[in-house]
Amino acid sequence: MGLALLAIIWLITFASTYFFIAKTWWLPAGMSVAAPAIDRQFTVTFIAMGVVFVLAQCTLGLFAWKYRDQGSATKVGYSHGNIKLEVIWTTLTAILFIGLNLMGSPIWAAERFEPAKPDSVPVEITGMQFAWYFRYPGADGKFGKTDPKLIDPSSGNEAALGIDTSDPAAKDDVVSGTMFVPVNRQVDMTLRAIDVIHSFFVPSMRFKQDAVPGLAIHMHFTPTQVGDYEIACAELCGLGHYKMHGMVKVVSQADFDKWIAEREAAKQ
Ligand SMILES: [Cu+2]
Repeated sequence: MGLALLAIIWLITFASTYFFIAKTWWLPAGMSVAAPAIDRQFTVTFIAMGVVFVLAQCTLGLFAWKYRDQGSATKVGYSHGNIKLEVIWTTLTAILFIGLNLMGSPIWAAERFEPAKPDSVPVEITGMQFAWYFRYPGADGKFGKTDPKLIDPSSGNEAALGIDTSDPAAKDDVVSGTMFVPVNRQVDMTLRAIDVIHSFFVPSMRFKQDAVPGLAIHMHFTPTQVGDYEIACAELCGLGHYKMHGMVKVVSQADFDKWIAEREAAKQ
């Protein structure tokens, strides 16, 4: 029985470790300025945690076998613990945990606490059950007023966000169900939610942030490669959560300007 337990524990340990090393289920290639640093941090964390995991599980398997039931002849020994050992492994865990946090926090904070560059592209991102909407402020650079009383999700786009069309700043606002951004320019996001908490997750950009009703959360990322990238909602937000996805289309500056101009023209 002890030997069977050892075999099962080791098998589970090595099989699950294999999938991490082989990267069987992994993120798509990183396509933002922050991606290489985030991937490096991921790797460091996985290696450190992987070593601890494999050592701990192998020891567990070994002990399950070593201290197996060897018949009634052996006397059972009781232990009241070992304070010295407990202090050592708690300290080591704390150093590892706090150390990884300190290493990762500047990368995390750079997209959140540092203000966006002056030449960034402003996009307001709104999550609602079960769609994402993207608003661009137009030539005036200002987002028009919104009013909760005007929100009509069934009408989509402008009406779904409750944009107050009597506000002059709202006249040139463009709303889209697909996110268009120019390549190599910082995207200055304002994240909002209409109903419940959603989470704006773009795996290729290594970007994930909750959108919370009542809050306007400011963040930024910089895409580095033209292409189409998937957006998912990473917060269980209701029955339609599974279909709450969208696309980020990273295009050249010229294509972006053309797209915005077409959308503006369609509004007239
Ligand atoms: Cu959602």
